[in-house]
Amino acid sequence: MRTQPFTFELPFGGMPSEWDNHIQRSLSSMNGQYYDQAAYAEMLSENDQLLYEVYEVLVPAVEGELLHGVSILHPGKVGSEYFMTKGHFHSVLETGEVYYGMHGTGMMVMETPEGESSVMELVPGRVLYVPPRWAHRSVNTGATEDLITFFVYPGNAGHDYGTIEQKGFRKIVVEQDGKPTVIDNPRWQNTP
Ligand code: S6P
Ligand code: ZN
Repeated sequence: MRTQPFTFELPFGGMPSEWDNHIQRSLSSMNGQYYDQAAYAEMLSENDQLLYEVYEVLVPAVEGELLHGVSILHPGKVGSEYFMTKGHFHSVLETGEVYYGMHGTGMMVMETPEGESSVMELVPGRVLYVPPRWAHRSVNTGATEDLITFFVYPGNAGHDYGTIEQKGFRKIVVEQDGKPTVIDNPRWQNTP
């Protein structure tokens, strides 16, 4: 756990020079999230492939600290839906997050508990602000490149994955006519 000042290098398109925690999420951790369930099942039966990785430096998970790291989302699709992160609300809902696009192209799908929705593009050199209360999921819309982002959020934020696992996001990003397209999620569930 880091409690002293530190630096590390983060080259564009590359790996951080150091990290404390390497999280890897594969297809099996996305059960129920992709709208084309048949395509998901078929893909999973062939290979539980790695979808994304997160490199975190560990600072104390308390108010005042800033957790940060690098997310690397690999390219690909389940049916016509692009590879994406699980997505979450922060457990402390009133905490935001900053993302910085470093490599590749993608989108951030966001929504509030009250039903507001926003989808914004992530490109290298762009900062994207996720305000407090907004659930967020990144989507890699590139054909061959990783989507690499740097993120920073409050140490006490925590993660609520359950709400999205149950309901999904209201919007999803699919390939239509060869282009990334935002559509209503046919599987979105308006459960309380
Ligand atoms: C954490 C922050 C990112 C995500 C990462 C993976 O608050 O938003 O570090 O954890 O992009 O996404 P997920 O939804 O699997 O945590
Ligand atoms: Zn977050």
